[in-house]
Amino acid sequence: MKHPDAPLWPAEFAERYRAAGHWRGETFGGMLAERAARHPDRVAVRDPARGARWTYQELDERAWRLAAGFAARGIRAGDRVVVQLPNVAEFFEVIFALFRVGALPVFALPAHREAEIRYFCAFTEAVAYVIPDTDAGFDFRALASRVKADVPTLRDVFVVGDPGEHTPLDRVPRYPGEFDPMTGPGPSDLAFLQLSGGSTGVPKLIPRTHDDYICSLRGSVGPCGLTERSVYLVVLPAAHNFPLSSPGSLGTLYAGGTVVLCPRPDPATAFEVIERERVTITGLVPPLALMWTEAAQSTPYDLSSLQVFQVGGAKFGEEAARRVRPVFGCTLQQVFGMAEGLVNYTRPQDDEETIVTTQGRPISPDDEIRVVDDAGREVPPGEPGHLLTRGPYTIRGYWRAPEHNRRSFTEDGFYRTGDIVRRLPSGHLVVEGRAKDQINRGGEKISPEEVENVLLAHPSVHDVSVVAVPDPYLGERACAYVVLRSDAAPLRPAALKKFVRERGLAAYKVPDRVEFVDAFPQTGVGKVSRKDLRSAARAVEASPATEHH
Ligand code: OOB
Repeated sequence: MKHPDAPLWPAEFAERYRAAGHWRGETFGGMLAERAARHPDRVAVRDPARGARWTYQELDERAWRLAAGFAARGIRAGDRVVVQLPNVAEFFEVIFALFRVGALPVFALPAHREAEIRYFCAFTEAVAYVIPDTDAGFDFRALASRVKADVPTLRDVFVVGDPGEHTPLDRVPRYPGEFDPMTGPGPSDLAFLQLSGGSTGVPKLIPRTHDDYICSLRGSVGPCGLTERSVYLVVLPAAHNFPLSSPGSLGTLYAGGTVVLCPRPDPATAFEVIERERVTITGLVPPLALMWTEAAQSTPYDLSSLQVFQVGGAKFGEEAARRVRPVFGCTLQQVFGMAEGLVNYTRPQDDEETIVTTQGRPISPDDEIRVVDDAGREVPPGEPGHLLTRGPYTIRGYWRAPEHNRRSFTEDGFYRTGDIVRRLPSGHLVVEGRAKDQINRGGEKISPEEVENVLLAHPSVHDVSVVAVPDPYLGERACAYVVLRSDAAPLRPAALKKFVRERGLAAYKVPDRVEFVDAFPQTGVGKVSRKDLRSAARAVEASPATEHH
């Protein structure tokens, strides 16, 4: 398939995926309409913090009406709309309305700040930006005003809550009569742009189609044990690929279940919601899973409704994994996925050893897995190697990034995940490490280069290298090694951290530690040796005399 902005699947693959029933010609708009017709009165979305309880029929109607409103505001098929909402019911109204128009949501996270938002809006030439008024003490309206002043394509800012100088979402006129549902997108059209964690400069945009994403939802139903009675709690930010689709909110709606939104991920907040809403399944990153496991041992709340406790986004330690079943009385499900596509699940039927020691196996029989050495040759079974993958819901290229695509995909269309894995005879994968220059801070991905570029803009900084250091709680944290200019006055680490924040980068990208050095260790060819820096960072970490800032 040809698309001007992104390489999609070659025709012979598209035909194969259709023939095999992976792609069934569904769209998100059609899926919601079908479910609403089948079970109008069942609860689709529940937002207890804000008192919303929408049935399938209500969500469907809201999405139709808002689609008409967006269309009346001039939003057209193919237009990009940056959506940055926390876990609120309106998230679903907005994205299904955009799906119906055929406009592409660009899924920003609530943690993103001006640097990221400015980039998303400018790079995608977004026509609109959807925000909350405030979230976790941050006012998004002022940020939106500044970005709107600088990005000429950005015509509209829609606000959930008090709009300030912008347009309140609930005042977008709804003219159902003016919207022709027949003009909606087709199943092989792009549905949205998801974000990559990135290991180079700026986050890459991941183009997903209706057909391919719905394939991943359908494939999640079985492994996650979803039925119409499932109640999925969205704890992680709703727009992230894990809580969106593995099975996440969209997989739950696909199965006809109920999506419950958790406003904050702390155990006290979440446990109360689990008890009250009889939550059956939720997905967490490892640091949260550790925190919940601690808290669950002395909680007054009844968590017995939980059937599947998912952990993914970063490696979940085996010892922690072993505690899940005894503490929560339900199965752990390890989830090893990526916004680019491939998702692996342990299955509830797997034996406990497999569940606690592997990161699962792929969803689809047509997920092709190759584990190769540095030269691209397959390694013997069970040996670690680079994971390459291709399949019915794994992208063939990033959006408007031809250069990058040549590096990230093989000539025959396999995505180079950057992960080092072992494949067991059962097909289960064990994640052993990572070859990409990315920091996985408790599931939040940081591109060292993006942070380095910001630090290099500081007038006292001569050179900088950001590397991962191990952390017992987060798995990894970021440490910035900095060489100051010879004429620069001494700097405090805190000053550099503040500099990164003030440049408008998301807080999770601010280096946890800053170390000043005279020079970087080098590799044989004179490149900065990140490997040597990482071991230096480990040594510093281990020595009790070091002062951390
Ligand atoms: C999920 O998606 P992304 O796009 O934020 O990050 C993908 C990367 C993977 O390439 C891998 O490096 C790491 O995150 N990762 C894991 C993991 N799950 C993800 N590493 C070790 N063990 C795991 N269980 O993180 C994501 C998307 C959909 C479902 C689940 C996670």
